[in-house]
Amino acid sequence: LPLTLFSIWTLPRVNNMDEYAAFNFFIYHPHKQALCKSFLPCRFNFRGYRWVKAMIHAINDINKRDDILPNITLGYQIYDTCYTMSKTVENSLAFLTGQNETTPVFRCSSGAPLAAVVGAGGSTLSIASSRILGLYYFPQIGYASSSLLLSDKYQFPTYLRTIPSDQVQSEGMADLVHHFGWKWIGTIAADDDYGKYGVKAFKEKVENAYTCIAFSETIPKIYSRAKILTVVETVKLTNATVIVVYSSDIDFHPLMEELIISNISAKTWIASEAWITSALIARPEYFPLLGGTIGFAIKRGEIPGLKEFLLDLHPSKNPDDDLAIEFWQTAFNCTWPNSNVPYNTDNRKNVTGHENITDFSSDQLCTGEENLEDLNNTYLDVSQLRITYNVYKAVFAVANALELLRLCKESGEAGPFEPGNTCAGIDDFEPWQHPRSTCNDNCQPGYRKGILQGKPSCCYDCIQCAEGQISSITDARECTACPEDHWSNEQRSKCVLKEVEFLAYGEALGMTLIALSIFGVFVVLAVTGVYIKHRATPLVRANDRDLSFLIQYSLIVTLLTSILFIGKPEDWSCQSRQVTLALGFSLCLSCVLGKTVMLFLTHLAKNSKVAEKARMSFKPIFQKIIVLLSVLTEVGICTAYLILEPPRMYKNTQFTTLKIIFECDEGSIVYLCVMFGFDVFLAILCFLTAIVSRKLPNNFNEAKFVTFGMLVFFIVWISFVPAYLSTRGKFKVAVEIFAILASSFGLLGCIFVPKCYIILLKPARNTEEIVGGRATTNDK
Ligand code: TCR
Repeated sequence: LPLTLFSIWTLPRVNNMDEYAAFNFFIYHPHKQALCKSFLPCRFNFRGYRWVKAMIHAINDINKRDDILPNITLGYQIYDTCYTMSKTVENSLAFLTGQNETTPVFRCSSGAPLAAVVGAGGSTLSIASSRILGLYYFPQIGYASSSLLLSDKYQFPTYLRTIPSDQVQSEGMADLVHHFGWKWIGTIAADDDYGKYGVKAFKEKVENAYTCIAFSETIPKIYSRAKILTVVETVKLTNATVIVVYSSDIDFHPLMEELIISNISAKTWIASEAWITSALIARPEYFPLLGGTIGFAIKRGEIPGLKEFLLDLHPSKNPDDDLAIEFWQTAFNCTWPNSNVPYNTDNRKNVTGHENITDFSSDQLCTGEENLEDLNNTYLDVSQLRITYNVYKAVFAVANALELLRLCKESGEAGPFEPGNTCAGIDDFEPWQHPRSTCNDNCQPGYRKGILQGKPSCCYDCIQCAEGQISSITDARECTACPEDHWSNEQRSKCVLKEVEFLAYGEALGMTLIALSIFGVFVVLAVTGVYIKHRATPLVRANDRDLSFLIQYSLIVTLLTSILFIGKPEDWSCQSRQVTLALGFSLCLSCVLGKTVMLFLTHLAKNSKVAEKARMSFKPIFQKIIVLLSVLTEVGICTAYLILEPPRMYKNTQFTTLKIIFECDEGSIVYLCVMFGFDVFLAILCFLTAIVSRKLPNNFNEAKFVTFGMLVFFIVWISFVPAYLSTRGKFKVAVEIFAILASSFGLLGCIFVPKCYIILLKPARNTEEIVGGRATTNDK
């Protein structure tokens, strides 16, 4: 076997655990070959790592030297204790098994699976066993270990108990002391986790401005007369008359003996539950000292059929039952024939040193005829079942847990698990799967594990994934971001397609707008029809019939453009919509301008001969040239816009994370402004030329109506700007369509409706005479 050097470092407890995270170094020397295993620490600790390095360095030095351990190579294994007790124990086991696995055989046993441990008795023992059992989440149910320490689920994750914690008892004792007004109290504690922590809790509760502790003594765990005598001395000398003793009867007994010898009396003892009901202490010879002792006892209970069961005991029933033989030998002071079980010696007497014990074995052989019922000892006393009853309850707790396992239904309607968790089988389960024991609940999908500072990795926080991120498994380490077009669902467990927003053809708003634009087109066509039918009449022929038709045509274009704004935006529709609109308006407005320029010149011609001349030389063809030039200019601007910085379809995810808004990115705002600015420029020219000549009596008030039309146009587009800027998503588009429709209808209504009215309803007014003047008869 290899020589093993084994050292565990313990370090002073300091607040900054980080600084002191300790490593265990296990050093051994398999010949020649050095085996290195390193489990890096939970949080990297540089100082600790330096210590590790120092160890490796020392080992290397030793391996190089010939004067120490020649021909032997030392190796090492490094385990990270994470500064926790559980890791240290686990690592020690791992080291001892020689594997990195520390799985004990209970997992692999082919027989009946181990279910739970009931015990141990005293707190210190339970703590020791629980440190190991807890590593494997093995359930443990204590019936007598009442130390406060065992309530710590972090240190003892699978320890449960049927006895209350001493916290309650210590509080009760303190209340008692306060109740009687005792001010000067002595305490004696057994030197174990029961005594020390019990007294500690008592002191914390009892001490105040009026109540003080006179002395605090401990009873040694391993018998030492000298130490006991110092306690006796303290009790003798103190003027405190009330003394609290937190100890088991077994530990207190030697002190008791010495106190009796010292003849101490006139003290009031406050007993902890472990000795107040003990037959070992409640003996007549102790009454002078202990008479009047007060203590707390736990609830007692009845166990049906226990007495009969206790009586049903005989060593001959099972020759292998060593405990039964030992019981019989001790109870009847005889030696059971043909057995290896030694005669029991009473160590308690031995340790006090008052009885000289050399050999206790009895010469007398047991006959087997001894009668249990004659026995007058605590074994058969079932009148005060307290701790006994706790044992009974502990077993039932395990059985009930197993029963729940048996009844477990996957749906979660029965059994110990949360809905959705799988059930463990009654004959195939992990020990932890039944009283349920994890440091915390698993993180559901939609959550991720979050580190809890200073806690082991089994304990973690569950943090909900951020919006747009998901986790689809339980106990996910991290959340993953959803792809671009996706977003997390409400539970953050799945990525779902984002809702898409645009003004669709199918929806009410879209359909209404389309209906309005088609209606507008029909109205325009009707006007065209009327114009064609009455094309020879003076009114239609006045001020260039072709321009009127062009205006009607351009209005159809602008009305229909609004349909390009509806539906899912694509690159082509984004590019065509603004350009068509701008071109439509430029055609419409330039035609109107062609007309108003003529009216304007006529207006001027009334007052000056020069203007009259200019008016005469302004041929109708010039009107069409104005139109052509304007439209060509607009085409030029549009082409530059489309080539240099055209609008594009754009998925807007910034405005809201839950939706993708499909919209058009207008590309160059400058070009857009220039393009529409040109339209506005034309509109202003129309307006100015029309308003000046609005009083012109002839021409069926054309100038007046154009003025109205332009006013409507301006009002619509001026109010459009703030409305457009303050809306988002599909409503932004709807606002623009409204403006297009309103301005188109405005022009239609102001320019053509009055004329149609005259053509259709007042044909009498549709005469040359009224038209009058050469200015309006340019078609002739
Ligand atoms: N808790 C003690 C042990 C103990 C005990 C007892 C032992 C208690 N009550 C009765 C024997 C008899 C209470 C401990 O160590 O936690």
